[in-house]
Amino acid sequence: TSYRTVYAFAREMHPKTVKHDIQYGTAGFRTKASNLGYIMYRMGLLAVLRSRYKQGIIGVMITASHNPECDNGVKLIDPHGEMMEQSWEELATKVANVQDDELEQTIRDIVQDYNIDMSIRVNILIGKDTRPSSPSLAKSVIDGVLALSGKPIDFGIVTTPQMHYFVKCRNTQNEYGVATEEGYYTKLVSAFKKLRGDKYNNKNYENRILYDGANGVGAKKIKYFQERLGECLKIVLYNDAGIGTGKLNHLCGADYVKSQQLFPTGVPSEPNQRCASVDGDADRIVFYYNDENDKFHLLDGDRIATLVASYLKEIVSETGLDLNLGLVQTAYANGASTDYITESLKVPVACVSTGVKYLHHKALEFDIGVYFEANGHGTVTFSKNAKDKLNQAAKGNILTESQQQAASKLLALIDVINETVGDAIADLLLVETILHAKGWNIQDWEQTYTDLPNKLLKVTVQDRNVITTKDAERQCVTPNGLQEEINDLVKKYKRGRSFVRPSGTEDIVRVYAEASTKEECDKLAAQVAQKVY
Ligand code: 16G
Ligand code: ZN
Repeated sequence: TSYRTVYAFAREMHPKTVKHDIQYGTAGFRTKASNLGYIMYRMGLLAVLRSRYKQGIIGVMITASHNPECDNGVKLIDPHGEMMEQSWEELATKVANVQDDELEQTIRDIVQDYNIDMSIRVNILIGKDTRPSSPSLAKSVIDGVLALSGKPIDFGIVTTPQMHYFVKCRNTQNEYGVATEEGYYTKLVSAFKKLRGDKYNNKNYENRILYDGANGVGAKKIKYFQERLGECLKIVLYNDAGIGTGKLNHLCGADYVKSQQLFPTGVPSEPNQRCASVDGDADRIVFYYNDENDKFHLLDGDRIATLVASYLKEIVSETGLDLNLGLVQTAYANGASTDYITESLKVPVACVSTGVKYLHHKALEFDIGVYFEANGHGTVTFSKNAKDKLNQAAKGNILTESQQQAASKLLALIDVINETVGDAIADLLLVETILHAKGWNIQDWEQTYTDLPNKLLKVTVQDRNVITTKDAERQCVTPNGLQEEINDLVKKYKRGRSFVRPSGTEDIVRVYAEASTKEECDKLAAQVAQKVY
């Protein structure tokens, strides 16, 4: 193979421009777009190695999600459509940071260490969001793929979850779905329509939703759904500014709405009207509305998780099948949601560290694993055992007719879900399906439990890594004594809870607090932040 090309391309077209090291973090590499050319090239190289090593198709997604328009980033997708395995994140960091003249040897070392057969022909799928920097960065990835004689396949502008879907389809000979945009729309929309039937509205549920596309790829792609859904679900699109207008994620989108707890700009405020916002690569979604007094109400990832888990529990019991259902959250989940799930829904809850890969991994331990981060990223996974049992039940005569129908319904529901990763649009269709089935408006959904007031603060410190945690980030291990101080503060507040953790994406420490009133929770957060300085 063409190791020589690796260095030649690097030197001539993609020289390393940044001196300091950059790290493959929770969401891949992410920084100013102008610093990413050589990183993209090198990730093209790495994708080919990974692909030959796994003997499967690898995806490369170019996006910086909810970050400002001038940023960009890249993450690799493994053959099952999941995020690249953690052990290779270190390799990614290494490949990204060596000097140009060390690159060839670094690649050779990986080939040797992992015993990679460099004669295997591999395909690398490449996708990108709407950022103006994305096309040229995609070209750099392609150069990397070509330098090691891989075959790049460019999917153009797509959402992150579409990319995960394509990779999974391609690696499973289209068993999961057809690996094209059309295949993706057809799979989701036909399952959705099947579940909705010809009664578009039901009791308090009305089939109209205002949709904030964050001026990104989520706005572009929702149009394909609007066309196909027609009157069945009326999605009214806002925030669809053109590429390069600088408006991506600006004062709108899921991250803005969730972190600012504010109604986005660009969406009209209609009292009690259900609205949803997606983020810049459409892998996160939150719901919200303004009431008749113009008060803002947010229904975040915890709300979606509880809605989905409660509905799945219902259907599973209707099938009479023995399938274990579990829910996965992080420390950021509102305490009231955790109580509601355990006490009212009686669904077991697991808590894991922040980051989609941890949630996803844990969810796979259940027959049906629901996971959501409070920020709106999440999905549901189904084990092979669950699918086999359901398929049997739906066609066999072992069950009663109603049980059989429930099994068919659950199978259709699986098809509106993107099991590979959180998918804002698939999650939207799932939530709409459940609200429709229950005959609920957004207020009915909100009334299931009351969120505890909560507060998130950022603290800038010299070195965020002096803080280490255990127990899914709920307890500090170092610095010595900090956890005891937090415990002493928390004790003073009714329903108090607080934790601190170093961010995986910014050079800061995050402080989370909740308590029974807003005043108390703000006070607790401020006091804990004081201890961190
Ligand atoms: C990344 C994660 C997200 C997590 C966030 C936390 C993925 C795809 N994304 O964006 O799940 O909530 O990091 O950021 O894993 P933080 O470590 O800065 O709090
Ligand atoms: Zn995102």
